[in-house]
Amino acid sequence: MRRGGFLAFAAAGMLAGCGRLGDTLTESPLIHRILAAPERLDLALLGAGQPLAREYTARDLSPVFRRNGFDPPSDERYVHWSRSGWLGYRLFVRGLVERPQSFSLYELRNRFARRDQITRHDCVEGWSVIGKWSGPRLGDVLSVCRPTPRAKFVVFHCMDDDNQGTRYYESLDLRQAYHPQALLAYALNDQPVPVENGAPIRLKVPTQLGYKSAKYVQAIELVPSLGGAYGNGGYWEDQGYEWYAGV
Ligand SMILES: Nc1nc2c(c(=O)[nH]1)N[C@H]1C(S)=C(S)[C@@H](COP(=O)(O)O)O[C@H]1N2
Ligand SMILES: [Mo]
Repeated sequence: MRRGGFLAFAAAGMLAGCGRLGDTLTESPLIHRILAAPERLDLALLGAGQPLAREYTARDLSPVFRRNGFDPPSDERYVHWSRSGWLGYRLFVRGLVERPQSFSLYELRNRFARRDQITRHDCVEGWSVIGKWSGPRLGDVLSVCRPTPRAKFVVFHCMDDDNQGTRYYESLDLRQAYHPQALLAYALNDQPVPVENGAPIRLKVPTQLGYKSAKYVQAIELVPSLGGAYGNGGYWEDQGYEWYAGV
C-alpha cells in the first residue's frame, strides 16, 4: 500500500468509533504526531519489527573504544569547530524531503528524544569493541524533514577523505534508516564523541558492519536510487565491499 493510503487507513481506524474516547485521543501525542506528520507513521512502522542488535550492560564496555579509518578532517573549518564546542557546525538534511533543513548540535540534543544503547561494533578487519552511544534516532531526525514518497535511500556525506581527495560516504535504505537502533550519535560512553571517533555527529548502526557507521557526518541526502551519480552507496562499496553488511 502506498504511504498516503496506509496513513489514511491507520488514521481513520484510530479516529473512527472512538466515541467518548475522542476527546482523550485528540489529546494524545500519537494523534498529534499522526495529524502533524501525515507521511510518518508508515516509516516508523517500517523500522519496527526488524531484528535488534544485542544490547549490553555498562560492565561489558570495552576499556578503550578503538578508532579506525581515515584521519579526522583537517580542514580549517573542522579544526575551528572542534576547538569552539562545535559552534557553527550544522547537520544538513536535503534531497527528497519536503522540508530540507539543518540542525545545530544544540538542536539535535534538545529537539529529539535521546536514545542510549550499549552495543558491539564489528569491524570487517575482525575486531569488535563495545561502547555506549547516545543521540537521536536517525528516523526521528528524518521524519521532521519529511521524506517524499520517491525517497528510497539515505546517503551520508562525511567531512573526511582518503588523503587523495575522495570523501568518505555511506548509505542505507529507508528501512535500515528507520531501524530503532540507528542513531545519530553525539556521545560515546557519556562523553561528546571524540574527534577520532567521528565528532561531532556520527551514524551508529549496530546491526551492520562498522564501515556502515559513517563518522564526521556533514549532510544527509535522500535519493531515489543508488548507482550512477550516487556511486555504489559508500566509499568502501566503491572498492568492492558489500553494500548490505549485516552482522
Ligand atoms: N567518515 C568515516 N566514517 C567511517 C570510517 C572512515 O574512515 N571515515 N571508517 C569506518 C570503519 S571501517 C570503522 S570500523 C568505523 C570505526 O569507527 P571508530 O573509529 O569509532 O572505531 O568507522 C567507519 N566509519
Ligand atoms: Mo571497519
